[in-house]
Amino acid sequence: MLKLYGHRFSSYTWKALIALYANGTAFEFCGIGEGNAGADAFVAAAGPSGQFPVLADGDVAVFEATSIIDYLDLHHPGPQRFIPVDPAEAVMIRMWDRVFDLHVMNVMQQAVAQKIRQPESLVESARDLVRAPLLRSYRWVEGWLEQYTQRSAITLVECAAAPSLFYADWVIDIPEDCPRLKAWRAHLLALPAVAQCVDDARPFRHYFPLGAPDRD
Ligand SMILES: N[C@@H](CCC(=O)N[C@@H](CS)C(=O)NCC(=O)O)C(=O)O
Repeated sequence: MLKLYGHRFSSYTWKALIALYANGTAFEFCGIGEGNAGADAFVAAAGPSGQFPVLADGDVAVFEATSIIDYLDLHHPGPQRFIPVDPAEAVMIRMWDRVFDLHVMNVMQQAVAQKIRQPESLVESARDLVRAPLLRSYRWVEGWLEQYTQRSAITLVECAAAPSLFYADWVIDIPEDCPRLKAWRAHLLALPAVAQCVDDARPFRHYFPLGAPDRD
């Protein structure tokens, strides 16, 4: 049985969970930071950052959410193919996955990290730190969505985009001049695999250092 180590509120854990849920892949969820010292130690030792998620398949430990999805596509395939077979298409899907990790998710996480580092600081100053780069990313994605046509499927891109846009919009609202992006975020959150992540994370919303808005 596959095991996924992570946390229900963690954006990168969602990324891997969405792929597992989308294909109905059987797995056991092992929560981190919930008093399971074995799980915490396993994650701490699995990769150089000690971060989660980590997928365990027998003796094989796979870290980095993108690599987990790559691994699932290869070793535990299901009806949804996350990375296209066509190598040229696969290059583009992997590039867009990088956009959501590096230019949305990780930027959003800088605001969260700032508030954790300095709990006394104003939420607004954490937002100020990431406002310009997030708005720049939003506007790029808004233009890209005009030509992105995979919308009925769940690929690596949807797995990356759903959690990153979910949380980024909590930090800096997607502006009115990005209507396609607003609609795509709503579409992603309505996908059953994503909706399950959103619902499973509800009990942990009070963890969000900038304060979770009363929506979604
Ligand atoms: N590049 C990693 C990032 C993973 C990551 O940032 N995980 C966060 C949770 S969303 C984490 O482990 N935070 C705890 C820590 O950094 O100790 C991936 O794609 O899996």
